[in-house]
Amino acid sequence: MATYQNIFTRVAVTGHPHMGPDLPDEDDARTGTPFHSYWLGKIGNAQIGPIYLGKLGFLSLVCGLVAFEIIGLNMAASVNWNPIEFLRQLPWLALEPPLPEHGLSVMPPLNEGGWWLMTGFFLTTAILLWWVRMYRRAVQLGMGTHVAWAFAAAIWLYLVLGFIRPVLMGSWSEAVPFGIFPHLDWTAAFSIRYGNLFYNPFHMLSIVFLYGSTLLFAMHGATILAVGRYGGEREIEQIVDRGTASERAGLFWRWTMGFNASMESIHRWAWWFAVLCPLTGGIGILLTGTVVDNWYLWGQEHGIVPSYPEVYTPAVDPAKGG
Ligand code: 07D
Ligand code: 07D
Repeated sequence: MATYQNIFTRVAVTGHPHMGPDLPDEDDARTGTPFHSYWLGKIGNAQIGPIYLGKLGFLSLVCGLVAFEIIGLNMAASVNWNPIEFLRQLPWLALEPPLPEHGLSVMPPLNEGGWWLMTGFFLTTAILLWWVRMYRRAVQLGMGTHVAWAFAAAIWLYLVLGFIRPVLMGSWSEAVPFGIFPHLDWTAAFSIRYGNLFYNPFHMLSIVFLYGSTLLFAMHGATILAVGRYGGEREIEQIVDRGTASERAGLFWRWTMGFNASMESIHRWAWWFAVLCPLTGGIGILLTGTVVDNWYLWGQEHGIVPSYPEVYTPAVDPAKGG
């Protein structure tokens, strides 16, 4: 059966690699010889490369590598350079931020947070350079810069956690350690220290957008796959026509819930939900310890903590004893 196919469908097109549009010589940093991969063609485009590396991309990778190396070497040192122990304990190893007594010092002793600070500098530089690279690639392709701004929202949360809030609190020791489980321990300890993050309304909002993003993603992905038999994923000439994949997709939601997003607006919904997750989250973290010291007590004052009947004799806080 003859079916309509284009290069974006799951049919892998083989032939001469497509290099993309011509670029001025001085601004063409495409590197690598492109090739085709049958298996990657199953989940995406079969053509791999060329990649646009450029100065920013290269510098970003170098800085990222330096950060990665400092973390790895510190972790290796913490198990006496034993490779077996390094692998065995990897998920628990950490590079911790400076000790509290060093405040915001820019040169704490290396083993008391100096390495952490250096890593933070290189990692942040790598992330920011990657952001600029993303922005510039989008502009050069004549696209909007939506992807870069979405990434900026994640960078906002990252900067609040590791830079802005510690600076406001006057100590690098407030920041997150590098390490797989250690950063989870930090997250749990942070919540307890500030009286249960569940009562932070911005944590609530962040969760709304986190869960909302997965729901929207599932709805949109499922809808487009469901109209794939009418060419729904091709998004060509079908936006306004009757009887097309698009109209069926819209009607499905209108009939099941009375309202349907448009082909354009569904992507705005997705973008905003995703972006608002770290954006609201970052506000919540920024307020913690700076404006609000205990979210549970804050919740009591603002009527969001439920009142439980007193069943047992109240426990006396041992810290209140003489
Ligand atoms: C799937 C895209 C690919 C990205 C991946 C992550 C690294 C870290 C470095 C060992 C969805 C690559 C991992 C580069 C290696 C070292 C030093 C994105 C996808 C596969 N976390 N977190 C993880 C980071 C914070 C929390 C996993 C980074 C906050 C909880 C991974 C940051 C808080 C849980 C990871 C960061 C927090 C995790 C999987 C930065 C509050 C988990 C991430 C830079 C927001 C989960 C063992 C993933 C887990 C997990 C990376 C920040 C909480 C190691 C890079 C401080 C509760 N986090 N995280 O798939 O399994 O993301 O942990 O801010 O349960 Mg985290
Ligand atoms: C981390 C943005 C930075 C990442 C960047 C990427 C690299 C390279 C490499 C690809 C994720 C850097 C990339 C370095 C990658 C390769 C190879 C985004 C990041 C720039 N919470 N909680 C959230 C829930 C509890 C706590 C957000 C749920 C407890 C703290 C989210 C629950 C306690 C913080 C969320 C729950 C607690 C959060 C994160 C349930 C622990 C935060 C959103 C069901 C006991 C963070 C306001 C996000 C935040 C955060 C969900 C419970 C602590 C919505 C569902 C009560 C300290 N929590 N949480 O986008 O913003 O992260 O809070 O119990 O800091 Mg929480």
